[in-house]
Amino acid sequence: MRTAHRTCPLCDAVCGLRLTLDDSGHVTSVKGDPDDPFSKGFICPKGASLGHLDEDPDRLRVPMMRGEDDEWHEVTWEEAFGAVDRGLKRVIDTHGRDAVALYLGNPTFHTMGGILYRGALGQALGTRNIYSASTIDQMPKHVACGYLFGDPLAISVPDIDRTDYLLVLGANPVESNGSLCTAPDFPGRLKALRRRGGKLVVVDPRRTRTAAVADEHLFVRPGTDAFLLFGIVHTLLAEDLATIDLEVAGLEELRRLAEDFTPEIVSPVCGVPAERIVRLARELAAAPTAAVYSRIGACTVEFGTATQWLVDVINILTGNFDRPGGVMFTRTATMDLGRTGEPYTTGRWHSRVRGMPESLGELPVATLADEIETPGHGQVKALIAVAGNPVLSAPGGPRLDRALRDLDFMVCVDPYLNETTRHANVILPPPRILQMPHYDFLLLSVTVRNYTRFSPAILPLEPGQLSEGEIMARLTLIASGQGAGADPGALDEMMLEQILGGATQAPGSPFEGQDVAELRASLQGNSGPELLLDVFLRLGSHGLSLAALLESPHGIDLGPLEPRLPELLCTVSGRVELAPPPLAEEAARLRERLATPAPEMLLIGRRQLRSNNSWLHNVPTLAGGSNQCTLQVHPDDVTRLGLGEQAVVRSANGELVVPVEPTETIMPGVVSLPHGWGHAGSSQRIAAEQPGVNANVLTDESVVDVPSGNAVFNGVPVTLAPYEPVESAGARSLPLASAPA
Ligand SMILES: Nc1nc2c(c(=O)[nH]1)N[C@H]1C(S)=C(S)[C@@H](COP(=O)(O)OP(=O)(O)OC[C@H]3O[C@@H](n4cnc5c(=O)[nH]c(N)nc54)[C@H](O)[C@@H]3O)O[C@H]1N2
Ligand SMILES: Nc1nc2c(c(=O)[nH]1)N[C@H]1C(S)=C(S)[C@@H](COP(=O)(O)OP(=O)(O)OC[C@H]3O[C@@H](n4cnc5c(=O)[nH]c(N)nc54)[C@H](O)[C@@H]3O)O[C@H]1N2
Ligand code: SF4
Ligand SMILES: [Mo]
Repeated sequence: MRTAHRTCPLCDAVCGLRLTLDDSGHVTSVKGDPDDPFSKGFICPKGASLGHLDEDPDRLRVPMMRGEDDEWHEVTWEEAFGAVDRGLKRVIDTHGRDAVALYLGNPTFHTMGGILYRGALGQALGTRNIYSASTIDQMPKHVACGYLFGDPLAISVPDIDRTDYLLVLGANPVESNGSLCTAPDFPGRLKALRRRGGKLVVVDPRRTRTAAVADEHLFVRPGTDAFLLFGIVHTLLAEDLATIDLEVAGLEELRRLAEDFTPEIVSPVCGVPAERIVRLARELAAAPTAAVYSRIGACTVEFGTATQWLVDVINILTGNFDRPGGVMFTRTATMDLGRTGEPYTTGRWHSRVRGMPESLGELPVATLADEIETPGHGQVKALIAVAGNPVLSAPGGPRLDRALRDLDFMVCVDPYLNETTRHANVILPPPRILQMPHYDFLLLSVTVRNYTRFSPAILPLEPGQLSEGEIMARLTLIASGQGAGADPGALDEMMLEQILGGATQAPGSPFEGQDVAELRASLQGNSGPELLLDVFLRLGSHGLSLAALLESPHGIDLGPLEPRLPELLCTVSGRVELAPPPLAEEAARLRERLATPAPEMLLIGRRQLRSNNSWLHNVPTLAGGSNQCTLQVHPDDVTRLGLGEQAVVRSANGELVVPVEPTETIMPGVVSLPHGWGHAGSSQRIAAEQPGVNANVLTDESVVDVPSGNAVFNGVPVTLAPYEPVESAGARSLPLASAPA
């Protein structure tokens, strides 16, 4: 028996875990790590199941190739990379580099191999067709921050441990544990806020578990938060409640834009009473400190960018931006990664078919199927998918499912044969979770306290097995034309030399004027990713190194957040831009929408505590119970529509038969279906037993948040009808709980 410690990689909360393993490396227990200064022993059911997930017998252990007969065969790494080299080369030689698309799924933000090599892989491919889970998630936030502060990565987090007032819109951190706001034991922190006399208000079309622990919950009509927030902005300005303590530009323009959005005008649109909107504004202004926090439900909507913009506008107008108890920026242990210091621009290129603008070097996932299906120069013919399951997670998933079948070549880096990877020619599996070192580059940049923790691999790689970093490096070398046999270590050395070279030249850098070779020799780490981490830590402002992190296996508390906007601000004007032209355009679109009647029934999503997007349904300890793919419907709607145990849901894009779960917790006129389901026929045996349906049959890839191109998952117009089984006369035949072909 031995004990090992590591950060949980399953959601954004970065909880420390304490594992016990027997001599064969089998995990016998997983508990929260009580010595972690940030998570302090907190753990959720997912973290507690890490051992089962890690030892899932359905996990792929060796590379797989799909033969002419569509049967899967285990192959050696050499055979697999040989096939990838030939497959990509054929497409590039015939159709050019833009014919290869890259899709980077959500776990590429969590794994070291994903985050450290995704840029290099994209660059080596030289394609404009780069897609990631960002445009089915938080791209509206990046775009809004890009315009407001010049830096699309300048994402502030609510200072939840010190605030007096927290307004949460479209987030359910009691179940999701937070997102773009890393706070282990989010539920405990919310309870502590109330215990110290603070107030928590939740705006959500569903009375969620977060709403249940709040002082107040307000139903909002899906997709209309921007109207509600504009009503708050209007009130703050009209009642002279704004107390701005930053250098801002565009205040008069903002005042002009907000003029039409009086609480009385926006109230019938968003469903929140006008007097409540006024009171929200007054409470936010009067609280000693306050923070507005919003996530998926206020991001993956038609006016996602406008909503994210107005969230920060309110934080700024109430004097709560970059200030303790308000919203603040994390100072990471590593140097600020990905920050260019150049003012944000978008649309440096556009997608071929729908002309959608690039943002942060990528195109919207909502147009990937168009790019695969539409003939012409630049048509996507091959796909590299890393840690993604877009057939279940992208809007209009079934269309993508069909499109992937038509590709000339597809390679996936993924531990599972699933709804997406089944279309690949080659699947390259990363090692088990316990065989991976772990450092959360991204999530540690949005922590509610400055904090860091590195987890070395707990189990060694088996002979001949490749790390995820090596897989990514070899794909990169293939993409750059160096062939299947090139040494992945060479790429690491190139990246290290580039970074060290830059740092020795950069004025004020801790490495300024030093010798690159000497610095390289001084680096520590067992692999490319660890060496890179050592560099980034040593270039960070906390004066740490990999060695220092290894000496503190439970993590290091680096203190409360401190103001740092001036370091990050990089707009052309040098001020915070309250009303930049692209956002003023959104305000104009919102104004037009005021007159449009609301659809009768709107679909929203739902996250489940014992699940994570599409890929935890195969873990026996997480299956069943509350983890069900049901459509939540208000009892009044159930009665009005005469629904039975099942219902047919239809949208502009598709239809599904789903089990109905009547519940008073949902707003009348709104229905909720969780995403990530739809595992019928999957080779993941436990997932296939309770397959559920793919919510993205109903979502519509043709509707996006315009500035960001982000997908719209919440506020999708649908109709509901009773499901009449085949037996009853004249009824249409739909297979139970599945999508009609
Ligand atoms: N247990 C679990 N945890 C997870 C995940 C998971 O799948 N399961 N996924 C992880 C990922 S990838 C992410 S991005 C985060 C997301 O973290 P959250 O954003 O907290 O996740 P959700 O639970 O989807 O919360 C969105 C909320 O928005 C509400 N909503 C829907 N439409 C609207 C609207 O128009 N307006 C408002 N105001 N609210 C609306 C929904 O009812 C829901 O309660 O969670 C992460 N953590
Ligand atoms: N309708 C609807 N759709 C949604 C959402 C919604 O709220 N509603 N939420 C959206 C959001 S926020 C997100 S983030 C996306 C997620 O979209 P995706 O990232 O496309 O989907 P996931 O289900 O997270 O798939 C993760 C994949 O990574 C694999 N994987 C797991 N661990 C590793 C690893 O260590 N290495 C590698 N290489 N692979 C690994 C899994 O097997 C799985 O195939 O879904 C979006 N889709
Ligand atoms: S909250 Fe997230 S990080 Fe913490 S144990 Fe659960 S899944 Fe892991
Ligand atoms: Mo996400």
